Amino acid sequence: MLRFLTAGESHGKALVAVLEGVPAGLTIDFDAITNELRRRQTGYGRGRRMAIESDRAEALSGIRHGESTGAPIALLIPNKDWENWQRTMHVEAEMPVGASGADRPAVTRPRPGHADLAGFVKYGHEDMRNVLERASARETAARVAVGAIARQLLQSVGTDIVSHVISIGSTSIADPLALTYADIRTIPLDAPLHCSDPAVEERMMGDIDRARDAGDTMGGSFEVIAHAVPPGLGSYVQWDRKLDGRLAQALMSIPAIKAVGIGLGPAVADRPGSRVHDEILPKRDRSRDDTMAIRRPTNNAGGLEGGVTNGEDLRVTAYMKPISTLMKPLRSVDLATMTESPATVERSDVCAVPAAAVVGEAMVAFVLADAVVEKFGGDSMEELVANWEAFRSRTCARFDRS
Ligand code: EPS
Repeated sequence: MLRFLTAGESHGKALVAVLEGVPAGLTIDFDAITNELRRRQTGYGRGRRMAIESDRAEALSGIRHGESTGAPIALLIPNKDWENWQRTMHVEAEMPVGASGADRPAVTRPRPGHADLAGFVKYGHEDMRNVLERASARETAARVAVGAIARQLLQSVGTDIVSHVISIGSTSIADPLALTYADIRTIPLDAPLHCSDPAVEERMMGDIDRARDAGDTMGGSFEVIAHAVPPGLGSYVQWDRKLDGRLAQALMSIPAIKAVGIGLGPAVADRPGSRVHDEILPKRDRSRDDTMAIRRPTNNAGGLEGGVTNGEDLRVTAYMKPISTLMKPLRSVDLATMTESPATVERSDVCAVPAAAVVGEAMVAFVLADAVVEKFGGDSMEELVANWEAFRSRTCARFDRS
């Protein structure tokens, strides 16, 4: 089993992740981790914090001479902004001598849509900074570092993961399922919103600009595609083993994600079965890479049937609400005085959908890597890969009837 925990406040000293269950002998590519962290920081609509940070993960344990040892991997991502927040965020009971940054007043006016009010009630905090510091999407940097390692594990069974932005507000590309994994791979790395259609992307950027000018924020949706996923991951035999449920939980746990769809997603409810289910046909021109001699003319199921991967690309869409910090704040209550008052305004982003897509890739990578470790087991990568190859050739042989 693969599992991870994160710790850290948005303006604390650092973020921390502990990842356990990575088999021994996985070569860890640190540049690839840095690259994923950099991708999370980009995207049109991000705020000024991203200009301060240039995220890097330092490994503290579980890796020796560039390879995983099988022990828990601890990762540390320092917050550069800590320098500006020491007087507000110090751990010690008394203000440490030499602490830098401003000593900010308590946050008492909850933002509609943020965890502020819920956290105030739940934990009994007077200063909602205790809530927002941990509820902040800054935490997702730690997830992306974990996801980058999960992605490296998946590479050893040939799986790759990409994403693209489908919509910002009501501006959307036409038919996401018509795009293939290969189409998404051709999106330039520096595309401002990582959208497949530059004309639609242009309109999306205009929408973000207008929201910024109005002191407002924008949400949207993105799709994550996992290509060359081993068939047979997950299971239909028990509710908590179904991979669609595990993916939905992982994606819904990303801040601001309010819905998740697999394949065709909510549109399955609008169509008759004949226009939803993907027919099963024999594949005559089977290549050496094909595990199964089966062709599916459509992939409305998004690569999952019965909560099990079926050999098609895994396609998952997540829907993100607009960021809840508005520069033109909504009405709220100052809980220190119980008087109506505009919600707190903190530095924030106008739109973070492209960043959320990178986090979505990381969460999908983690869930798939966990399912791969579960199916192919092994305490070492050598064992895991040998088990995958044996399963693959056995499965291949079962389709040879001619
Ligand atoms: C974020 C860091 C935060 C915000 C944003 C995402 O940094 P700061 O609060 O210092 O500007 O930019 O977080 C939110 C919008 C939020 O509501 O928490 C990041 O690293 O992704």
